[in-house]
Amino acid sequence: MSSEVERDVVPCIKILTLFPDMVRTVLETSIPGRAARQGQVRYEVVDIRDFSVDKHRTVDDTAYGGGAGMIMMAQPVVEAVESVRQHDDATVILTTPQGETFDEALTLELLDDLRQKGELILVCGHYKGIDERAIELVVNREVSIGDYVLSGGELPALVIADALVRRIEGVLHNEDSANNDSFTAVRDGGLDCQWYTKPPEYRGLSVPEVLLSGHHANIEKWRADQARRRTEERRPDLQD
Ligand code: 6GU
Repeated sequence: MSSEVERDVVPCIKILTLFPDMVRTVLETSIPGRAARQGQVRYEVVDIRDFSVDKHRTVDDTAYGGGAGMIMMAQPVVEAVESVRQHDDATVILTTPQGETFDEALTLELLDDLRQKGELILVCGHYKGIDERAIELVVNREVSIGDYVLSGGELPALVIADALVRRIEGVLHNEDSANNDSFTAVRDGGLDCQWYTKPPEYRGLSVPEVLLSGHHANIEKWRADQARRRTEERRPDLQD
């Protein structure tokens, strides 16, 4: 069935949220927007509220056992996932502070997933939580973007989408500028060096001489040394 294969050539990131306008706006902007316009990725943004079954479009309720805050109901979440999921084995991620921490390794893993399965589903968590049964039924991975609490899972889902899209081949104009970013293999998982552009002097501050020398081997050595030094100073935890 070549038409089915054809349909899956452009990988699709599907984001399920209570704030679809916020998510769409970001996905239309900058590199994620350009990637979609160039046909290198597709986005589907789904309003979880469309799957509510009552006339008030309710999607959350108080917690059993008491406690402050509303909990997202299982039913709208489960049915929203089922409505967009093309393959039963698609990876479905819930953004939640209780998840594993998002990093370069997870970026590459999810990128691989997106390539192989043609889709990646991101469910934006509710600030207080979602009914555990929805997680049990349709979620296979829980991801956090760091140790602080945000008002919702939308920004984390967009962070994950952005990190993935910029790594899809052909999305960045100069492939180099992705491959030598901080945290990548070329940087040995460490930080990037400092960069300068014109003019050669600004408010008494000069661009390091070596960068103006035109000596490419020396420039590359200087950059590698600076990157190593920054990683040592700022992020010793990233060193081998
Ligand atoms: Cl994934 N969700 C929320 N609500 N807060 C966060 C987060 C996720 N990651 C870091 N903080």
